[in-house]
Amino acid sequence: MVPFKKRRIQLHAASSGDGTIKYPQVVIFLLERKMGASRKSFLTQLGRGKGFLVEESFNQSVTHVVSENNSGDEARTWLNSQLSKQSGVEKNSTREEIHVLDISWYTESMRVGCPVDILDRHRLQTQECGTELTEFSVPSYACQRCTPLMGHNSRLTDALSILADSAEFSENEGRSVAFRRAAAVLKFLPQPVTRLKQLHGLPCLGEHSLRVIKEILEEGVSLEVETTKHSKQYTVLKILTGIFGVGVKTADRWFREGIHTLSELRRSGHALNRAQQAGLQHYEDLNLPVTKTEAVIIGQIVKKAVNAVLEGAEITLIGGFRRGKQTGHDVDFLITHPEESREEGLMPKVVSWLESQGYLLYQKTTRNSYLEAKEGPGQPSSNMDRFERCFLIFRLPVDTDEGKVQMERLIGLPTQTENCTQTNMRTPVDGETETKTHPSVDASTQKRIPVLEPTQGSRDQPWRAVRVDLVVSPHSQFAFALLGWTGSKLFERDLRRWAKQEKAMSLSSHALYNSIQRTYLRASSEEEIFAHLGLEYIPPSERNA
Ligand code: 8GT
Ligand code: MN
Repeated sequence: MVPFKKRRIQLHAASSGDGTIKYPQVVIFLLERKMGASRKSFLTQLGRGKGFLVEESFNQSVTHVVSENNSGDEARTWLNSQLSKQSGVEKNSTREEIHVLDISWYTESMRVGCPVDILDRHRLQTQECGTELTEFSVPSYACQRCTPLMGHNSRLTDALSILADSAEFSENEGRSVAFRRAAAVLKFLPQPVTRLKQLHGLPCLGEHSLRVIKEILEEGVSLEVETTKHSKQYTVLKILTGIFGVGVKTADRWFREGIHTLSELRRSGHALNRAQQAGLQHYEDLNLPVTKTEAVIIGQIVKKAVNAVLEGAEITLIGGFRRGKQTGHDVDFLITHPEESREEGLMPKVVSWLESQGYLLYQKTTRNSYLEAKEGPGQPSSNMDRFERCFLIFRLPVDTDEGKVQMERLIGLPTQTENCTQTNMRTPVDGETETKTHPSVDASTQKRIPVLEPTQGSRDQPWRAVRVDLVVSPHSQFAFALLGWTGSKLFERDLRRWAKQEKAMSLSSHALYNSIQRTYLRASSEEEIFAHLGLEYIPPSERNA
């Protein structure tokens, strides 16, 4: 690039009107080819009159080449010929600095009076340009990649997620995982995909996913995705699996029986288990995203409960919030104590404390059944771990006068709420809430709550229901539990797959086992586990595959 000082001089020479250059960093050249001399002259004057720097002839200072009626390849060919004439300019490095743009970028900039942001539609696409992403390598396993919260291809990833959900509703796990893997690869890409060719050679993009992506890139929408999204089965299963305690199997059975709405379910007389009853009763609240603020407040309450029953016990916010999400479908906490075994029996005490303070609408505890010595190699046969774990529906006071009074009375914490929008939420699968129960606590909790009973569908109540998961881990397993419960689900799945396929190891949320040496590998931090696995450390905020 030409030094800034030199460019300003050229700029003044090239400008007209009152000579004020408002945007000296944007040096424009209008390609006369196919535009015509008179239109070029008109557009040049127009631009200069608005304080843009428009060069008469192409030179080294040009940063934006604007073309009309030329294809991307034609404009690039012309540009290359100009660059090759310039002595001392390294072709490739210079080319990256020059934007080759459609006239629409120029006219839009004229309209608003300043250079508008360059969007994909402004760039002239070339065959060559389309291969840029293939030079970019995408590792096959999600646990090898840094995946941020927001990608650049949400239109494509949203579509693939719908197909993944739909495959889940048909209990086709393989197909569902395939769509999720494809979506995760697109989420990792550092820029929006504009042409299918850019995806050539990337991993995890099967024929079906590519077909859908192609359709969206070319037509704007995918017929298959639209049809799926509006199908009766999809919309009904979304509603029914949105009930806490209802998994795909149950939802599909009800669907086949003709139950399509919550009121039809209520009227059907079906016997619902305790989780499903609570899920139906608090449906509206549990399908409202939980905000980070709410998660933090619940964290303070849980901390208070934990400290009240066991001094020195620690809690950590895990799940999506640990990955930096601003909203979630629930709030997940991991509890431990620095002295091994002190955590035993902690869960029922914590739950009892919360219950006695009126914080619980529902709870179900499952017992820890993981014993390394007895069970031998910690084969993670399913992703259900064997920690002491509690599924709660939390009764969180909200920011109404009455809610504040309750909150102050109960623990003296400030309260806040934020506006939320409806999203699709995950609920535990059938049986997840039906595993072994802990006998010491049961929730006939509603009677004990010293304030208002829930008002169905009303936002006037001074509290809201929130799903909370508590997990208790012995300190020796803490790093594994932390890694295993931080997610995302696909990241976890690929960590385990990597361990097994690439390292002959077996990873669970309890331990890492080397199947060849027949030894457990100890770790007191997530970093150590990544190191054992021969992986570069990925921080939680980059595990959003
Ligand atoms: P969200 O709550 O915002 O929807 O997102 P999330 O926090 O990432 O999802 P989640 O459904 O709350 O799950 C939190 C993490 O716990 C995920 O990484 C998931 O893989 C993990 N997880 C379960 N169940 C189990 C389990 O039984 N064992 C282990 N180790 N992890 C589990 O959801
Ligand atoms: Mn969560």
